[in-house]
Amino acid sequence: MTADLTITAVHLTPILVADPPLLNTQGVHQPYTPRLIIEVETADGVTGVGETYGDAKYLELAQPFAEKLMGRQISDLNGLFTVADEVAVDDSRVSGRVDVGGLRGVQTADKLRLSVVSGFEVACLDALGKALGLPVHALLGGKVRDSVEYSAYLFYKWAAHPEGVPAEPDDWGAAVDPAGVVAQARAFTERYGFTSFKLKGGVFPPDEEIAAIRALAEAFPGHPLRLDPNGAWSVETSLRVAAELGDVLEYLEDPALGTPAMAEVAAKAGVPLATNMCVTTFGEIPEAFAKGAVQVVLSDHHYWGGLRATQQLAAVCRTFGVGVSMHSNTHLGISLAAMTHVAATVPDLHHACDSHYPWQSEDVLTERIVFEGGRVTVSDAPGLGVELDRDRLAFLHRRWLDDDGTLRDRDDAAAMRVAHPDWVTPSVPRW
Ligand code: GKR
Ligand code: MG
Repeated sequence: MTADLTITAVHLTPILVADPPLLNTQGVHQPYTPRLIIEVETADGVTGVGETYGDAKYLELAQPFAEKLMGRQISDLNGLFTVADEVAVDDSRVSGRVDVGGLRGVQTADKLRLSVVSGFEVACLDALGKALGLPVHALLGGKVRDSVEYSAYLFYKWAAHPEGVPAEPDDWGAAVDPAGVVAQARAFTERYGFTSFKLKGGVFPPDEEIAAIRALAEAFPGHPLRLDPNGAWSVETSLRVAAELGDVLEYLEDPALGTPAMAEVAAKAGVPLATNMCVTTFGEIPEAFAKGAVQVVLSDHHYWGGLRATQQLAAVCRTFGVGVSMHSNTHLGISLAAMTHVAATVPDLHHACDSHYPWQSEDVLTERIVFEGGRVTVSDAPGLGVELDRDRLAFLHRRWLDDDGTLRDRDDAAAMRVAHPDWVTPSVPRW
């Protein structure tokens, strides 16, 4: 009997998940961060899950999107983009603004729409895979590797969220100097076996971050190291950091903001530049590649428009001799599974992917995804190969319902103001 792939139900569940006090150039992570869990159900009762950003502006778009999916086929992945075009979004809410907390470059209504599409695309692929008895990687053309390598994503971090703020405790300790960063890296290798390290920078003056990378190079000789200040530096500072760390960096990630500045740095740095801020849409590729502004593009299926768009991006990068790897924002296991499936299908993946997953003590899956030797095994089970834990989902949704609205939109600057009331988002370049 042929499977009936008609979508008969769509469930959207916004949740708040615990997040440690990780520092970035804009502020600090909130104690709880919003995510949206998407479920699609077919006439045969097959369900698929997806995950994307959960801030109000995404939810507002996901609601009408979900309604328009009813009666469509889960296999109609191209149709998701048609639906996205039909769903209105108030451009003035997003256009031209740098996405606060997301640090994903300038946000546009299009990017917002693509982030919503990505969650539905993953849910449809999961359901389709289950209906056909095929893993998602097979639907994407088949895996070219059996496991995907991830990097340890190191953050400057407080030991705890400010006193009096409701939060979940974590056992990572503080990391506010080179010794703390090295200790954190050791914990990452002990717990997950990572061998490649990325430090989120732009938090302390550049000399302190240079010292942290030097300390990592000494503690882990020969291991790939990256530093990402999220565009916080001037061209001059970027070049100084590149000169001082050139011998130990695998790449420097978004040292400066914008294609012209990145191109100026790239021309003289002698170190490859990677980005998840300068090139974040297909439209930004021609100028950036023509100017040689970036040597590695960090894809992110959440804002490039899904897993198939990620493959398209990889093909464009390959054509122009630009490397590709993967960016990550705070995410749960559904997204890690999706990242792993698509990464498994990209032929020239020469850098370990980023993932925030080790920082998330909570998940909505019955079983957490495991890193072994810094790698995630590519699942061959039908769909994504994950199962939703309905009790956990309900618990995390309850937290979202109980929130008075302050945490439902990620705002790292506001979270920083709890500890430092005078804090304002630093203007760029900060140093
Ligand atoms: O979680 O603080 C953070 C990161 O800074 C994140 O928001 C960025 O999007 O990790 C990201 C990056 O590589 O720029
Ligand atoms: Mg980055």
